[in-house]
Amino acid sequence: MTKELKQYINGQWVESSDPKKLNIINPATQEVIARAAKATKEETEETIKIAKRTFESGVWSDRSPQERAAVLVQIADKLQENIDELTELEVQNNGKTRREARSDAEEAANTFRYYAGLLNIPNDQAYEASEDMQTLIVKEPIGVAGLIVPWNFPLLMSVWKIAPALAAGNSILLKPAEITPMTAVKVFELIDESDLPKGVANLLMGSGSVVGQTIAESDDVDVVSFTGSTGVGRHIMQAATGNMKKVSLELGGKSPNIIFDDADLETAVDYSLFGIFMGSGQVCSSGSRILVQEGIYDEFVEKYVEKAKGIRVGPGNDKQSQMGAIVSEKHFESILEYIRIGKEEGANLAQGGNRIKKDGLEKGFFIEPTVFTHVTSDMRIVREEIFGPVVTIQKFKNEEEAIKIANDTVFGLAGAVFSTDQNKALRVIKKVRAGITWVNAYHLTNIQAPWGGYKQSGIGRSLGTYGLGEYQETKQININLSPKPIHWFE
Ligand code: TAP
Repeated sequence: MTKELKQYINGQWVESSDPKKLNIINPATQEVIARAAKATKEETEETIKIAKRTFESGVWSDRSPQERAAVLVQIADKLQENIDELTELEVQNNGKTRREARSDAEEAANTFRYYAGLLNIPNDQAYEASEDMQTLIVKEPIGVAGLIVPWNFPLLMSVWKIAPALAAGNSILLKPAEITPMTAVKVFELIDESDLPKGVANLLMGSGSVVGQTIAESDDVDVVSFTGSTGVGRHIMQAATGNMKKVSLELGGKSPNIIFDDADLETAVDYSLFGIFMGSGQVCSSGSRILVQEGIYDEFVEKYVEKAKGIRVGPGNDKQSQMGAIVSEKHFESILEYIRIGKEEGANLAQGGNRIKKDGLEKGFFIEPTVFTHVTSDMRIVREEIFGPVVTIQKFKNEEEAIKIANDTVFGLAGAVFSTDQNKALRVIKKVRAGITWVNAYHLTNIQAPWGGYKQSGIGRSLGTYGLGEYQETKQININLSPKPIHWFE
C-alpha cells in the first residue's frame, strides 16, 4: 500500500489543510511509493510560531549540554538500529545505490553521536581583562532554525543540519526537498521516540516556493540553513534581509580535478571516476572538470573512457548496480539537454551521452556515464553545474595554466590535485580557491572537517565545530570584580 506521509508539528503527526498531495516516485521504476502532504503558507507560519514558543519556554534551550547530549545519543542509537530501513527508503526515493545509501545512513548516526560528544567539550572561554575585570565568552542558541535541504542526500543533508542545530539548543523546522521526503519522515519518527521535548523539532513537507520561501522571509526565524542550488541560495539571502536573520548557504559547484604528468595514473583514473560518477554525479562536490596535463592527456582519456564504459548502471536495490538512477524526470531531462548542448558546442563526446533503455531499465531515469573531451573553458558544459554523470576532460600545459583554468569559475566548492611531487601538489592545492580539497584522493572526508565553499558555492560551513557555530550566538559577559564608581564625569 502506498504510504501516506504526514507532517510532524508540535509532537503530532498531522495532515495538511491542503488536500492536494504529491506523489513520491521511485526514479528507478517510476512507481508511486508514497503520497506526501503539502504544507500551506499559513501552516508554515503557525509551525514557526510553535517553534518560537518552544524555544522561549526553555524546555530545550535551557537544558544543560550534558542533557542535550544524552538525547542526541538516543537519536544516534535509533538511527543506528534503523540503518537497513533508512538505506532502503533512500534507495527507493532517491535512486542511489544501496552501497551509497548505506554509507549515508551510517554517517547520519555518526553525525548525531559526534555532536553529542562535542557538547561534552568546553566551548566557552574566560579572560582576565584586567585585575578587576573578568570576561566570559559564552555560546548560546540562536532561536528558531529553518532548515531547507535538497534531494541529492535527503537523509545526510537533513542530519547535517538537525544534529548541530539541536545540539546548540535551538528549536527547528525542517523542510526536505518536496520529491524526497521519505528518510526525513523516518528521522522524525525516531526523534518522536526520543526524549526531545515536543515542539522543538518540526517537519513540514511542501514546495520551496511556499514552505521554503515562508521560512526564509519569516521574522520569527533566526537562522536559515540552506543546501541547494546557487540560484535559490541567492533568492534565500534576499528573502532573509527582513529581520537580518543569519544565513548559512551550501551551494553548487563545478569543481576542478587536476592531474599532472607525474601522477600515479591508475590512482588518478580511479579517483576521477569516483569523483564524478558516485551518486550519478548528483553530488555538490563532484569533480566535474578534469584537467589533465598534456603529456599524459591521451593515455589518461583512453584509460578513463574504457573504465567509464564498464560502470554498471541500474536500480539501487540490485547488488550489481554501481551507479543508480537520476532523481526525477525533470532533472533527467535537464542533464540530457546539457549533453545535447555539449555536442552542439563542439566538444568531443568520447563516451555515453544516452538514456539507458535496455535490460529492464526502460521505465527508470538512467543515463550512461558520459565523458566529453577536447573542451574549452568558454563552453557551457564546462562553466555550468550539470549535476549529473557528465564529466569534461580539459588539457593544460603547466602548473600556472592548471591553476588559472581551475579558478576560472564562479564556484569554489571543491577541488583535487594528483601528483607524486608532494611539494607541487601542496603548492597547487593551496592556490585552488575552494573550501573542500584533496591531494591524490577525491570525496573522502570526515565529520570533524568543515564543509562548505568559497565564492558562489556558499557562506558558512557545515560539520565540525564550525557547523555547531552556525547555530550559535556568541556573547561576551564582562564582570566587575571590585564594583565601585569610576568617576568618569568628575
Ligand atoms: P534547489 O532546487 O536549490 O532546492 C533545494 C531546496 O530549496 C529544496 O528543498 C527546494 O524545495 C527549496 N527551495 C526551492 N525554491 C525555494 C525558495 N524560493 N525559497 C526557499 N526554498 C526553496 O536544489 P536541488 O535541485 O534540490 O539540489 C541540487 C543543488 O544543491 C545543486 O546545485 C547542488 O550543488 C546543491 N547542493 C549543495 C551541497 C553543498 S554541501 N554545497 C550539497 C548538496 C547539494 P523543493 O525542491 O521542494 O521545491
